[in-house]
Amino acid sequence: MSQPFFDALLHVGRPNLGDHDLFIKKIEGVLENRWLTAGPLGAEFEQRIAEVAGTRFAVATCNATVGLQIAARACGLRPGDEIIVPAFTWVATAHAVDWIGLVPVFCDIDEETGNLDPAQVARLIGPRTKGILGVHVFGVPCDIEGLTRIADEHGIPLIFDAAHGIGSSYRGKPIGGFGSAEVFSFHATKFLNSFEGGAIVTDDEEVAERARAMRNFGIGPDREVGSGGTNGKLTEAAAAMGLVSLASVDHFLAVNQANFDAYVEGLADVPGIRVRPLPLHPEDRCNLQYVVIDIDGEVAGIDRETLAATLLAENVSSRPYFSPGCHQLTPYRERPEVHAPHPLPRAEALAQRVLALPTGTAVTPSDVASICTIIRRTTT
Ligand code: T4K
Repeated sequence: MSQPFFDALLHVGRPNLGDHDLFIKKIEGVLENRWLTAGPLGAEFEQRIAEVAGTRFAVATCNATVGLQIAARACGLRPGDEIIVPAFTWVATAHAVDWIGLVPVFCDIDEETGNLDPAQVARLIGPRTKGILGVHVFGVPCDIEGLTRIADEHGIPLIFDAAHGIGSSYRGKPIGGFGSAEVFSFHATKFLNSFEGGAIVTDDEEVAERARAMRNFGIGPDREVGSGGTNGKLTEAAAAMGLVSLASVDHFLAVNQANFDAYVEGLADVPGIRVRPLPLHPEDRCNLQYVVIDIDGEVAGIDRETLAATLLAENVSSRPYFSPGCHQLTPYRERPEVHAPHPLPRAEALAQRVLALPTGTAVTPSDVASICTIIRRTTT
């Protein structure tokens, strides 16, 4: 058997790491203070996240999944309410709301952006629809204007799963400040990580206050248990990591851009392969934390699974984010109430074509050039 091209496995989702010494210093401070969770670093992290998102409030959470649950409850959604979600997303979007008794109703997408198609959302609104949950998939902003119009028309909250969204912007304004609330993820594999973590960002003071209490068992500033709640607090170690990541965010963005450009250049003339994100609206920005190839198997002469296996043989890991569509996953496919009365052809088609490739600070443009050479060799 021949040697793989890379000596060690190149991962999708290798964490971006900030300054090592700064992190150790902050952890020493945490130990000295004996304040281990929801403490001063958490408060500082929240303030910095609100600045980046351009919002009045940020409520840090232990992860985005719990953050989405708290955001939905803080926006008034109750068990049994239907909430429209895209069929093309990570399963956490649907699980978060399903797990608290909401009914995720799967909606089709715009194949170019990969995000909720407002026209399809409008078709799905019914008497039980009490919210819309958009996802900025791969950091590409949703059609926020279109979704806001529908939510406003029907007087229902619009929440964004912005797990991929920090550092992206829509029409010049940072992702974070749209809808009733947006929720970031700071999972290890995300553009900006705090080991695990998340944040609910909003301009709505009442939503922020409710979310802050719900994150801490429903305990309000007066120590009264004023609402239901959960334990969604962020540890101080996670906040330390988050702050250290924030200090390097410009570097992470620059690396992502360089790697993305190298993929675009390296795969420019490969038939049947497009690099996502596709070109955006000129006033929008994407953090490029995911680079995903969109494979037209017939034109490329190779199917996604064979390409993934070929890459793996060369020590390049890849992930079919997000395949299959959420509505086709075991917990959802047999439940008629979560299925739109319309088919979901575009979500299903896109889910069959996508393959996420390594990027981030553990990957160099030269690695990317080699990955492109392997793909080129395999497809032509
Ligand atoms: N909404 C959306 C749209 C999301 O994409 C996500 C999460 C959420 C909501 C929920 O956010 P959180 O509750 O997680 O804050 C991963 C992540 O676990 C998940 O956070 C993420 N989306 C999803 C897209 O990807 P897996 O199962 O693919 O991850 P995993 O652990 O297999 O890691 C992927 C690769 O990263 C591996 O090749 C190894 C590498 N890796 C991973 C970790 C954890 C490392 O090199 N170091 C590490 O520490 O789901």
